Amino acid sequence: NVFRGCTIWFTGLSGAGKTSISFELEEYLVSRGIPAYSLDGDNMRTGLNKNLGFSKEDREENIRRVAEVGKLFADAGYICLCSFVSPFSEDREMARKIHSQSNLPFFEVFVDTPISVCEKRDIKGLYEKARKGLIKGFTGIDQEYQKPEVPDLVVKTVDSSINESMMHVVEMLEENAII
Ligand code: GGZ
Repeated sequence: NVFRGCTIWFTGLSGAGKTSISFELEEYLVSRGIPAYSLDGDNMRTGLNKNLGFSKEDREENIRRVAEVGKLFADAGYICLCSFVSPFSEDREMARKIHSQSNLPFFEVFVDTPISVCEKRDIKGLYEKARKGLIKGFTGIDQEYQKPEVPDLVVKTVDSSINESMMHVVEMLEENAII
């Protein structure tokens, strides 16, 4: 068994299902002896990136630091699962470039869940707050989300389970001889 380190970059709206898919995938991989680790807003914005907010500039710096950390995990042979809204195409391109400059595979996965569905789920109640104007610059409400033009994979979470979505990512890894 040979595993190749890489970064899988999940992008999509808040509540799209990025972290859920990533955690399920991490468990799938680790239970098969494949080293994997998940990064998301919850573990990056509370530590390394705790001085950053949600302006365009801060999101860019958030993505830059996450990509650098992901690169290190990938270089160490891990499958690094990064789940970030990452709404700006140029920031995602930067993340890709940080990996390609070190010859490390990078896969962009668009978790394509319509905003109507994300807003209905409203797991953290953030959409309601954004609608009321209590949170400014919320992606999809009063800040834009630039959809990926040519992602490596598009995952639709409506009418499919977390497990089904995860298996599409597994297939992509198999097709690319990562696992
Ligand atoms: C978007 C926000 C915002 C604003 C707080 N816009 O569902 P969540 O809660 O857990 O995911 C969102 C997370 C976004 O952090 P990221 O580091 O992924 O963003 S980025 O990649 O754009 O830097 C949401 C919460 O933080 N959140 N304020 N204004 N999401």
